Amino acid sequence: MTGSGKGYKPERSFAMITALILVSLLMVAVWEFSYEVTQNLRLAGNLVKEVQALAIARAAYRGGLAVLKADDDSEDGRFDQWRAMMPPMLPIGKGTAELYIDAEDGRINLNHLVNDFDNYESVNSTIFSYAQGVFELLKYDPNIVYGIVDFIDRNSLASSSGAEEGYYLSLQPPILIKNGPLDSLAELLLVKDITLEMYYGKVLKKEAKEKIKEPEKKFEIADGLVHYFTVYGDYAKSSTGAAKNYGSLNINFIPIGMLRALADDVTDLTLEKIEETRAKSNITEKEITNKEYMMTYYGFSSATYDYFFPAAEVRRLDVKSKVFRIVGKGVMDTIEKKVIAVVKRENKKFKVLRYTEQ
Ligand SMILES: [Ca+2]
Ligand SMILES: [Ca+2]
Repeated sequence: MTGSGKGYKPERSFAMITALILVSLLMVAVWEFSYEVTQNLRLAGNLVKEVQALAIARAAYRGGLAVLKADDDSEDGRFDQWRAMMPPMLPIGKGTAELYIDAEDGRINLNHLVNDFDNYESVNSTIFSYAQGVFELLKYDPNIVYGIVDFIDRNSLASSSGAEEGYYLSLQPPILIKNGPLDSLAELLLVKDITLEMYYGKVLKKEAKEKIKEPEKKFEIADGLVHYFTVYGDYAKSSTGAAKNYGSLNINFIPIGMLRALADDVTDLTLEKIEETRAKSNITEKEITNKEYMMTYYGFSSATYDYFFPAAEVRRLDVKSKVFRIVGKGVMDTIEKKVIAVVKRENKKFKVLRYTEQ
């Protein structure tokens, strides 16, 4: 307790302590690796620096895992320590470590367009309508989503707007159709009718940019599929198979305009309120489980609330994240090495979904 009491915020000092713990965790991890490298290697010139930069990058990645492990996994948002303190940069000897962590489940997992790849394949209607909603939002032809389904489903039956092996083999040069889950989102660039412009959105012409502004112009919509989709992410958890038809997205991380692509009657008020809240705090479990509050404060209609939160254990929107992208960077002079990993966190344990060093 402080004498005056004024300005004393327990949650603030708690946050500072957490930050200190996390930075220490990262430093220990980095030191471990730096020590290992200097002990085990006697190499010359840039090779030493490359090895050291990579060791620092790996250590930063391990530090990232430690940061996520220390995090309260019952709720995740922009004000979590792993996110709010990004990117911490630490000088390590003559080098620098950097760490970035992002939640992957603010985006729609396109691999969930198809249920049960290896048994009875069916199209996931929720994810299909989300994907079409995003294409419509960006003023792209929503029928292209049929092409994505054909590209990833294992069968060779082309849907009306899609295409299968024959089409891809007839291209110059021919493309080998995936007929399976995407390993990288960039594989979308191989799908029929998807262009670089649609994917990255950066090089759109001015008139096209004008088109994709909302009529009210209140909510800027980032162009480019890359901002809305991922190939990682989880289904909503449930003991029933039906849960597979619900994609689970973290409301604290979804691009705000995308909410309108997920359901029909999401109003401006809802988007405004969510944006306003997310600018100053995380949206909490307590909030999303209170239907009355979600309706009066965030302006959800009863039907829309029920759509997004159909049952306690099956949710289309959630305040938890399970899948994270960790980028650990090590810099030694002019040499830079990166570890890029996507991990799934469950019960404080991690499953590595993708790991690359570059
Ligand atoms: Ca958290
Ligand atoms: Ca196919």
